[in-house]
Amino acid sequence: MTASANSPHVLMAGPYPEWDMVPLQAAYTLHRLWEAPDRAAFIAEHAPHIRAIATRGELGASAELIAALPKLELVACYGVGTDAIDLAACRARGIHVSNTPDVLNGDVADLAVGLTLALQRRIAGGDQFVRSGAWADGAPPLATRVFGQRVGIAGFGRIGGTIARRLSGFDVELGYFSRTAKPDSPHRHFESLAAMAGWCDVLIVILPGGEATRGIVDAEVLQALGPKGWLVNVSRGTTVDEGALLQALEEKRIAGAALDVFLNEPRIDARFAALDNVVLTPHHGSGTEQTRRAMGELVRRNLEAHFAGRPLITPVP
Ligand code: 8YV
Repeated sequence: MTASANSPHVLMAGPYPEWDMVPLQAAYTLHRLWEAPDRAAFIAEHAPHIRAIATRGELGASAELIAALPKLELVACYGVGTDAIDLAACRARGIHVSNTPDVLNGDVADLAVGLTLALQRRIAGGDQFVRSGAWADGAPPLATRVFGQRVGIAGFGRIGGTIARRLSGFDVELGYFSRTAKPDSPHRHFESLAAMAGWCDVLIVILPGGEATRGIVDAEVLQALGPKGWLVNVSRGTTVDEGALLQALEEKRIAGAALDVFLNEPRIDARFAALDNVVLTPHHGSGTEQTRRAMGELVRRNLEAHFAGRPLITPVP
């Protein structure tokens, strides 16, 4: 089914799963930016009609794209992180923004815990050891015990809180870094990320991306984490000074890192693949079918509410 001639025009920055594309196609006149051989010409051609952008967390909507769309009313984001959307440009023109909070908290937290276990218990390395036949020639290297450690969570919003709840079952001591202490949290609060990195064995980063946190995990934080310290990043590649991290990993100045996010995704720095003290996943914190279905549904409900003149379901302030 395709949309009627007077259905609202929506620019899609990248594809969604088929189960979202079908209903979107039925309700809107879609313009698929990723399929356009000449993006600028494509935008110029359709700009007079486009009233909404449907984007994804990592694709966002730049100031340049927003400026090119004079009729834009809404940027609907498939993802909770809006750091790649120029929110100031939206605000200046009264353009609404929606995202998909909460529905992905459990999945991102599960991946953070899974990555911690995979990294310290060498699960990916163990899999490789068995597959390659190396087991027949001797014992695998010993791993690091997970329980009994100190885990510091950088960013203690809804996902950070969920990670803490998950980890409470692992007999670890928990601390967190955030601007303000959470009075209802029993865990130790740190105002300084470097101080928490010096205290913990595992540093899990779930801070929002954007300018305020760019490179916040810097050489000083990595040094404080030290040669027995582990880094897990399920936030944005931008929160880590990647050059400093690669150097620290190559020189074994930290024990290892499990990373779901990078700069320049999906074409990440080739130096990561050469390391034996990392676990790497392809920005998949929310990547379960159940959560992706819930995210798509939320994007569609926001678009529907907007075009029906109702308040957004999950507006970004
Ligand atoms: C998605 C995300 O990977 O929620 C976010 O901020 O980065 C992720 O959930 C992404 O938006 C899917 O394309």
